[in-house]
Amino acid sequence: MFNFLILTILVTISFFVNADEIQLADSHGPISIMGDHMHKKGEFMFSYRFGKMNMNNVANGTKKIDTNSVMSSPNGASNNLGNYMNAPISMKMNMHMFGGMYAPSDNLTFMIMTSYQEKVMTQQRMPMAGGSRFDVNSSGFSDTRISTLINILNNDLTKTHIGTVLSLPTGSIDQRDTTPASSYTRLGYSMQNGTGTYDALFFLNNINKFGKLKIGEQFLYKKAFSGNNSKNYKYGDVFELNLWSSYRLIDNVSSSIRINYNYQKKMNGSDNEMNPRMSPAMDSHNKGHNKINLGFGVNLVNTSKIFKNHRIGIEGTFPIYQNLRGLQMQETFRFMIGWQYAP
Ligand SMILES: [Cu+2]
Repeated sequence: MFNFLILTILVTISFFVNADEIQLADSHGPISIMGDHMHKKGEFMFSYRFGKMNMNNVANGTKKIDTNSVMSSPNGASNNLGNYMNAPISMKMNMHMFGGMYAPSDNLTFMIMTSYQEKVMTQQRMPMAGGSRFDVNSSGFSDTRISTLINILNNDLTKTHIGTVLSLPTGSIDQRDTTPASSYTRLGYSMQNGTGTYDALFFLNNINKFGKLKIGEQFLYKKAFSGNNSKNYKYGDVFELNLWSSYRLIDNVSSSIRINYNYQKKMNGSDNEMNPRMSPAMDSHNKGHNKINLGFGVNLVNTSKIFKNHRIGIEGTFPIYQNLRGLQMQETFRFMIGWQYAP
């Protein structure tokens, strides 16, 4: 009992002594959101995130369709006459994301981020070709993002900043693998590692604090500004809205719920080496979407001496609405776990 009392007093004292240094779990947003926080002058941060994304079932718009209907759908190349030779069945992606942040002043934070992706797509051949399934794989580094975060407002109740991001086309758009068509086929758009274009992103991030409860919003706009890439296409503009709320259960632990809206315009141009008759995945008409996702997350920060200020964030994201342009695979879930460390 006495020991417990001493311990309580010591912990309480150490809490007050370090009061201005203690990192709180909810001072970072849900782990899937990038650029959610800024740093104080002189601080730097390292992060590693592991993400998973699975896709299953092809839909036309909002309606799921079976494999035979996929193959009897008109492809983008042939004025509604020709069909697809293969139908996507599933796709899985693993992502390793590496990030660094540095704040030269309280009002300015720089961020750099890139990722290494591993993807596999399973497709089924048309009945005339035997109806068997085959996999294609791709891997490599994706595009690299360099961000500048500028503080707009920072007080006890409100934190607002804007971000400008330059995305460099460091990811390959010439990933190839063996398919029934050839042993060296350029893979479909979503199997490529990058966009091939220089992209600009702008975002506004706002957080309001109500004690242990926080409400955050991030509006993001992305545009490929360099014109078509070397393979003669560019992705459509993206508009994304994240709305989240977190609750700090104790100093070290917070939980979050997030609504994500993601809109992507249609693709401009097409890769001439991708034959749209082969698969919906190689047809540039099948790009663009309206999606709403729901995310549930937990943030943990370690405040004890050993591994002090190391953070772990976990989030699972589930689609609640998907309206896809043309024939595309539906997302089934996303998962992200991340480690962040700011000494
Ligand atoms: Cu950071």
